[in-house]
Amino acid sequence: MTRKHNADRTPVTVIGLGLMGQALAQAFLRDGYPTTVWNRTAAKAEPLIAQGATLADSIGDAVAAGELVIVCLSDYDAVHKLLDPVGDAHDGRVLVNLTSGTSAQARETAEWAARHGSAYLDGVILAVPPGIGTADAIIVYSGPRQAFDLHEPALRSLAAATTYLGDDHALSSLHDMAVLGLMWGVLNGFLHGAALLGAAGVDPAGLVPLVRQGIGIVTDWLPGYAQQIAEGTYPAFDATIDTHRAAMEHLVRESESLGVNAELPRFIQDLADRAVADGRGGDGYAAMIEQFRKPSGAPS
Ligand code: FVH
Repeated sequence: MTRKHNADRTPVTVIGLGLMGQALAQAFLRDGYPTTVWNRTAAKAEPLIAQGATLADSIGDAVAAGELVIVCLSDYDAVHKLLDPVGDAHDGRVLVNLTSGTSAQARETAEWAARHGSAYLDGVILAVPPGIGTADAIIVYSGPRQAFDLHEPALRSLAAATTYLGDDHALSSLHDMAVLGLMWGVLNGFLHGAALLGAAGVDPAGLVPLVRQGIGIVTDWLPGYAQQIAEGTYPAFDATIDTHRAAMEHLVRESESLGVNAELPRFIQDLADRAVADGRGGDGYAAMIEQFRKPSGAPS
């Protein structure tokens, strides 16, 4: 269905029409933004053209068509390969890069954009494509506040939670890395637990409601942890690292006796051992931050 553009909406461009880029373009079209698209494989633009998008003939035309230019590609190498040759077309535009990468790549791309006269926001999508444009999407941005404020209404079409983190372009990637680490921590913990139950002949589906409740409870601990980290003192209000460490040993033994991979709980126990060796056994669990602050392989 072709959607009607709204004359008072900022013209936007979406470069990169993979799974995520298509979802981004669709969200703009749904909200009536005049939307120009470009993709290396042009056929991926067809469903969007049917919804009212304009396919640019070249990457230069695509950049020129939007006041807000969104880029969402596999990696930063692809971003530079595409945009470096048309750098001057960026002048006066706001370029928003939603491609995943490191904070160093974000800073380096910001310097590159500044040389070409475009305001640059580095953004990170904490959502999957079907979540784009819904309450389930979080997108964070960093870079000049003025550029974010100018285009915040359009960016809100992409995610209900549209969050500005600050001037430093590195902030989005840094938060992305932290959240990804958390996600894999939770998922690997769940999968290890499911393997454990499965090996004992118990249906792992029963774990789901417990995990859901447990994640909620642990999440409620985090403001207190953040405060202890900020203050640098870790009083044990609930359980000491010594107590946690003993339970970790049970998990290692249970995994071994059921023939399940015990590397993950052994690694966690190893970190706790090092905290104990540093004299932190009587502290609360937030004191484990000291272990994560050290470079890998550093002695206690
Ligand atoms: N999909 C997701 O759930 C995640 C959620 C969190 C953030 N990511 C990041 O978004 C970027 C794009 O991810 P994607 O899922 O859209 O990825 P693909 O479907 O594989 O599409 C990749 C697009 O990049 C184009 N591309 C790649 N290399 C080049 C190149 N050298 N020159 C030009 N374009 C290039 C590719 O074009 P084509 O193959 O269709 O011709 C796609 O448009 C990514 O950073 C995620 O980490 C998504």
